[in-house]
Amino acid sequence: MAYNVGILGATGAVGQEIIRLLHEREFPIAELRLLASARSAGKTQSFGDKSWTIQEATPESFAGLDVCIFSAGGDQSKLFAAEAVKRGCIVVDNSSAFRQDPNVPLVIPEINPDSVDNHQGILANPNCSTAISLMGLYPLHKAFGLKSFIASTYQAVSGSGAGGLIELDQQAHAWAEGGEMKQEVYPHQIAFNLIPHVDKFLDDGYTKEEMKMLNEGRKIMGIDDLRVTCTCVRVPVFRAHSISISAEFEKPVTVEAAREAVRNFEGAELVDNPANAEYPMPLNYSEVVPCGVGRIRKDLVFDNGLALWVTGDQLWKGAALNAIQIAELLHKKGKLSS
Ligand code: 2RA
Repeated sequence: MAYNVGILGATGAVGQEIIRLLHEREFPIAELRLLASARSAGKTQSFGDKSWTIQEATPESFAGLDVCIFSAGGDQSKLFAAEAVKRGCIVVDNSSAFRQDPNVPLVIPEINPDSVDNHQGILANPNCSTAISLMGLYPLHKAFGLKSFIASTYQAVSGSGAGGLIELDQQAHAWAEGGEMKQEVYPHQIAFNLIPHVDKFLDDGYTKEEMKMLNEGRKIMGIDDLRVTCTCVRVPVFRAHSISISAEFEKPVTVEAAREAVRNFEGAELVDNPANAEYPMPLNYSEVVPCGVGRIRKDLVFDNGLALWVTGDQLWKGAALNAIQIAELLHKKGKLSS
């Protein structure tokens, strides 16, 4: 069986990775329809020896599609998701528009695959820094029962889309060559700097990105009383996010049992050999499917606590890959109709 697949936001950094991964993972495609704003309509997009003309997204664009991956931001998702569902198209949405809607499953296939069983046409893909963190935390939750965690993120510029990648590249060149640094995406220079500010600030001093770690973590892992404090930081790294985590558990922990839990968890890879300077790093986890987990040690603040470090490709597990894995899961369960 092959499906009619759409991508809304096909020209963005995530859209490009969706096209690539659909082909590399041999998703069964009958028709691939690339949708974007009027500005990009008519442009040609190619991958390998195939090419497509980008169409302007309108409500009618979704007719005849079995599934469409939305990656054009929350406003476009709100504008088109119901229109797509009305036309029989399942929506896998990358934006935050529906993540907290109780009728919309928020899915990481390795963690809550059964949540897709009761979808009502829309399924949500989690935020990138949350998804990558949970690839390290969830196996530990299964082993010891997660109560709370404190996280600091190190988020690559790919999380800001193509504009973030261009800005870091331009500023690094300007620094090396003595040119003028352009600053359009971030409120401060990102090259050779750290910006403790990802997404908008809320009244309590946290950012929206930081609260996603709590709210999405609770929903995906099904821990209603989970407590989280998070600080999100943009770093001058091109494309993989990393997260430093101190977590507190219900049951006593050991480092060996924690390593074993991570080793046995699909989607994570244990890289934890400090004696040989082996731990996950963004350069080793760009364009890699599993997330790397390492630096596992007893936390010195919490009782039953562990400290750990997780790295994963923001454009893949944090966006395009997880969305495609949701579509693959629907296909495997016979829930994508054609
Ligand atoms: C980031 N939250 O800024 C974004 C990507 N989803 O990294």
